[in-house]
Amino acid sequence: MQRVEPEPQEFERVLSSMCTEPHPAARQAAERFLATNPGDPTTYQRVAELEREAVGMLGTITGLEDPSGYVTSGGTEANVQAMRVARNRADTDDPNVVVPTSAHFSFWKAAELLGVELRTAPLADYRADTAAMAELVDGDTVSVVGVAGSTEYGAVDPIPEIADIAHDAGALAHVDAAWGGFYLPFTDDDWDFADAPVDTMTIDPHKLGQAAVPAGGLLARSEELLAELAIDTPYLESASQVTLTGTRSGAGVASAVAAMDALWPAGYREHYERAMDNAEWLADALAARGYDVVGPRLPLVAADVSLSLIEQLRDRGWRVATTGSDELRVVCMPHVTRSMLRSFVADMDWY
Ligand code: 0PR
Repeated sequence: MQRVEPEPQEFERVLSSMCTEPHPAARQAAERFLATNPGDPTTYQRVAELEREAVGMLGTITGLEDPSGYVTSGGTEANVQAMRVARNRADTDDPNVVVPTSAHFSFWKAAELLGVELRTAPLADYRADTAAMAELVDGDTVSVVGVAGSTEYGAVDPIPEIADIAHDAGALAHVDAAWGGFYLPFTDDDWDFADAPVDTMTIDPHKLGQAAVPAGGLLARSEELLAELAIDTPYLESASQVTLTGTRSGAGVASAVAAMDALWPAGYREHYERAMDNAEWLADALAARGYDVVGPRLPLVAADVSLSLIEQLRDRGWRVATTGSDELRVVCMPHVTRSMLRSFVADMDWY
């Protein structure tokens, strides 16, 4: 029987995703390196070299001169592994991690997997309330987490204060910049390894970095921190492995390098500026129609559009998601153009 080739969805009505069209060079590199496995770096040496390049470039973007880390399957793996570093190095039988309530749900996965108690601190104006965080920290705290570009609102936590709270308690400071990391270098925010004594960071090339999926990033300030993850690999040429997955696709690694080569820094700056213009345009358009709008801090806009209107927009093909408080949430990824937003707002007006 003749089968019709399946086609992936178009991006032309995708407004709430944190994925985007990969950069053409990233797409090509992903295809070339599909059949390589950086999980076996002595057999697949070229992709292993590329992974070191990827980590070096991520270090440049995040203000870390001699970074350790690897290309993960995504932000979830990077966050889980950062929590594992923190738990493994600590000397406690009852570890806890302090996160703001804005933390991505991957931290709940990490807590369950690692047997770590998750303590959540409230927000003040969409950012972590550091006084509340300091109260939750105790002698069993292994990590204090700040979010640099929150999933729901694009908010950036006070990272230097969070790092101080962590270190005062003898814990590690982790920053989740999975989404925001490729645009924050062009803002005034203090968020990276140069701005604060951050220990580990999540920054994902497969989000705003415009690499192909799967390409997340885990960075650590030192090799010793990463070594907390090492598991012996007796029958491989290499002696140990720090990754969570075993076999993994070289496509993500190669495409991350290709995207960063093509776009850092001028391309990302240009995309950041265009995305912010679009987000501000949308925020103004929604405010002019009487909605309460949050943002944009980074190019992400939330607004109290009714769930019934959101349903109608979905029926017209718009892929839109809501925040935990049921607000409409639009993420101005690189594929989101002004004309897409104009026709989205026109559809809102039609109802
Ligand atoms: N940290 C932050 C701040 C995130 O926003 C996300 C994902 C993660 C960690 C986890 O990253 P991975 O999904 O790569 O493991 N944020 C998006 C979200 O949960 C992920 C997403 C992407 C959702 C594309 C939908 C979509 O179409 O909303």
